[in-house]
Amino acid sequence: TFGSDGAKAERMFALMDGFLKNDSISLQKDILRHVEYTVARSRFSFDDFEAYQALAHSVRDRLIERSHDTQLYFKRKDPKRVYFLSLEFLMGRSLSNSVINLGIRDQYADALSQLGFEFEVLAEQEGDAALGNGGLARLSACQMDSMATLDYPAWGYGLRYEYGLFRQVILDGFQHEQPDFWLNFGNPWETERVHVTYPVKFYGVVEEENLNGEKRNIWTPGEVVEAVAYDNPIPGYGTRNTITLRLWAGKPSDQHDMEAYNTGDYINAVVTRQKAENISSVLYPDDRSFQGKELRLKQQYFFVSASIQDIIRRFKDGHTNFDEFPEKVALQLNDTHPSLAIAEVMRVLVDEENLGWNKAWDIACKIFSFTIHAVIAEGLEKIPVDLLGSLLPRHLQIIYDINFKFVEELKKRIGLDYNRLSRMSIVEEGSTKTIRMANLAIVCSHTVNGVSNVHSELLKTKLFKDFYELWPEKFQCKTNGVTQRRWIVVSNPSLCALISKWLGTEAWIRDVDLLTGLREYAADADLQQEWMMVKKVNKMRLAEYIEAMSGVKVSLDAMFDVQTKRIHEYKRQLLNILGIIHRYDCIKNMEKSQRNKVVPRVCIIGGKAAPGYEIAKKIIKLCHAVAEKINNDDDVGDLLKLVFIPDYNVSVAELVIPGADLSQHLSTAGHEASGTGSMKFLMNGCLLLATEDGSTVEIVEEIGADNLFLFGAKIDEVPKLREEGSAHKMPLQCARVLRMVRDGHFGFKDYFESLCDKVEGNDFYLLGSDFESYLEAQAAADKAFADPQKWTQMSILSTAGSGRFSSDRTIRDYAEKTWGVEPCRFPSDG
Ligand code: NBX
Repeated sequence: TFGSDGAKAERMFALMDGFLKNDSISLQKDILRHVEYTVARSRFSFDDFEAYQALAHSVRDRLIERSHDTQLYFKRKDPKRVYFLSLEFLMGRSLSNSVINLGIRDQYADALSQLGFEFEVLAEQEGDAALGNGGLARLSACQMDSMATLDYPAWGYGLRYEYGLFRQVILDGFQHEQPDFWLNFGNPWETERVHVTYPVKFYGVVEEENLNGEKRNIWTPGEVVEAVAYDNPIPGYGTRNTITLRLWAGKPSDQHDMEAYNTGDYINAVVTRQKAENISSVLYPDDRSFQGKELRLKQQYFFVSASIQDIIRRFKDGHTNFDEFPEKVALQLNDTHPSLAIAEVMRVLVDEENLGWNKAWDIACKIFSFTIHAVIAEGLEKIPVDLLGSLLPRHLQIIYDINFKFVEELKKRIGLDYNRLSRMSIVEEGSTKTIRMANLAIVCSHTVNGVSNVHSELLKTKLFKDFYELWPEKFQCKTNGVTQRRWIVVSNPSLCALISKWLGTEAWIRDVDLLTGLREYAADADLQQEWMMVKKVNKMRLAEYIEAMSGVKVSLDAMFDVQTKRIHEYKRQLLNILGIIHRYDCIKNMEKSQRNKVVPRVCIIGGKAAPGYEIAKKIIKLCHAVAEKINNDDDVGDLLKLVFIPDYNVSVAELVIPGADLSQHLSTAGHEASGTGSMKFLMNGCLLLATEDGSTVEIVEEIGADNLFLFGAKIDEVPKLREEGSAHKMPLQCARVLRMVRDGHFGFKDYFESLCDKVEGNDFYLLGSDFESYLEAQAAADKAFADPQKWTQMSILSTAGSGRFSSDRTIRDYAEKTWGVEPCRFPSDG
């Protein structure tokens, strides 16, 4: 089945088989070999971390072999490929996920126990790869897993930041940021490809030259930086296919250095070399709005330019005619961050391949598709023209040309409606002239999508109404999903085993719709019993972690109530905290004899605030101040605890989510594009307390409103409530808890004043108007929890209804309706 020389290939495979066997003895030898020769420790004496490193390297060998096979197979079949461009990927740990997807977890666990090690303990040695902020970045990681599993010929492209998302350290209840130098002890998963490097140009001048009567634009750069590829294998589950996430790092370019040396300025030449590496040094930790920072723009262009060069090189290896390009290449823009790719493709096709503008534009319009994750216009990227013009002079010209042609065309379609023309223009005039990256992406992409039904509707009726009216056929919805491999199989092995037992198959791990089969057993007393046991085990793990992190002992009988996500005003962690104060106040004011009716709660909050986001940081401090008071009040004891989990990241999420009874998703309606945390909790049989926003609207459609706790204003009620503003009376309970905060009940009264002012002032996020409804939903959750059978049934039905929220469904949808790519499966059984 392989290569032009089939016999040779067969011999090679026989040999390879000999190298990498997966029986226990072979695995043990492999691990010891890596201890001795890779980690360079004696095979008779090594610690847990060294054992982890050796283990990781032995897994990596298997991944490398499969990715070679996959790439060779793709090359031979030459299918249309999809390239997923994203500035952020939140991969988390790789070890457990890899051995599970390779189907050799049990073999490794056995081999390690023979060597005197425990798989779980070694897995804990691994640090997270946190090359992203939040939802968008974790979504990219989930989607990579699905693309590999579903055998799509896909590549991920991004940036290899040396510092990932900052580590959150809490001191006296305040957030401090510390650098995440995740590469300190090496990264066993990546492979540096010293032969895969491309020059990336910056600054300089563009000159028009006349070449045999034809005008050509020649860009002479002022700086050249070399991009070096680092490949990270992404194994599919139940398939041999292993695709690649290629991340670029900045390295000094010899080309540039030679000039510097020639001028004799040796010291400056060395300093310049050093500067090149800055490009990929650090991830921007703000997931809110665009700041016109040059380094950020450099990062965007750097990874886009290297990726496009790589994609074109691969295309040319086997093709000579660019007419075929759209039949072989689909480029997915993950938000606007990579949208300079449009100008870059045009530059390469026009200036370097000499295709002529019209042909180049025709090609560009056939290959790009664009996903938007933002909800509000303020979140959209606008690049100051001055900045772009100095860093990328040729690209600015190209964007002006695209805009000129677009506006001319538009005038023909809609006439001289100047307001609309200026709204739709890619160039925004004003005190600082800017480029609207979303408009550029929409104009060039054949498909534009939102990430949930409500979000996609919002794009059509609000954010991009003008564009929707012009090109209704471009707009699609791709409801987000998460991978059940990471979020059930890896993170919740007990639940995984239970589901497989009751369904009588593991097939749901590749075909998640089979989970609906659990519905018929939702009321079965045996399943319920086992289901509760699984939850108990996971709560125990979480309780141990909580005690280790915060010193707080929590009762396993309490409801574990979790809100973990980035801290944002619109996500309303403040509403949660005010609700907790209210609960505390009620308990304190209750007759002692009544207290046995209270459902005990452990409230868990976790998440990072962007370093410059003052209000979010105050919310974290308030959480700690309230926790301090409640947790030290013996009078309340186990009836209420509040813990903040520091440094929430993917691996912490893997521990927290399976142990949650209830999870909260409190965004002000219309503000959360999707929300993917809710899907992970849902899969793990956790009940949701949520507003009707983003993904929860669709979750309700799947599991029914009876199986979760909904509250709050609906999307279309929000504008009116805001208009009513202060005329809307603050409910008494809300006013009372705010008074407690203002009066210094939890200390730091001056510091929290601005938080209280926001709620009692214009209350943009509607905490006041949603407060009563929130308390009612909380009361309903308490009532349900007091009835374990009912609760467990709802929990089973949550997992059973979570199939639609698998990234497998999302990716299949993109592949079929957006990218036009088909599975290309290496011919073997996994
Ligand atoms: O994307 C998030 C949305 O807020 C979620 O509702 C959605 O579920 C998720 C996946 O579609 N957006 C997000 O995470 N944005 C960022 O992380 C971000 C990062 C950098 C930046 C702007 C936004 N400049």
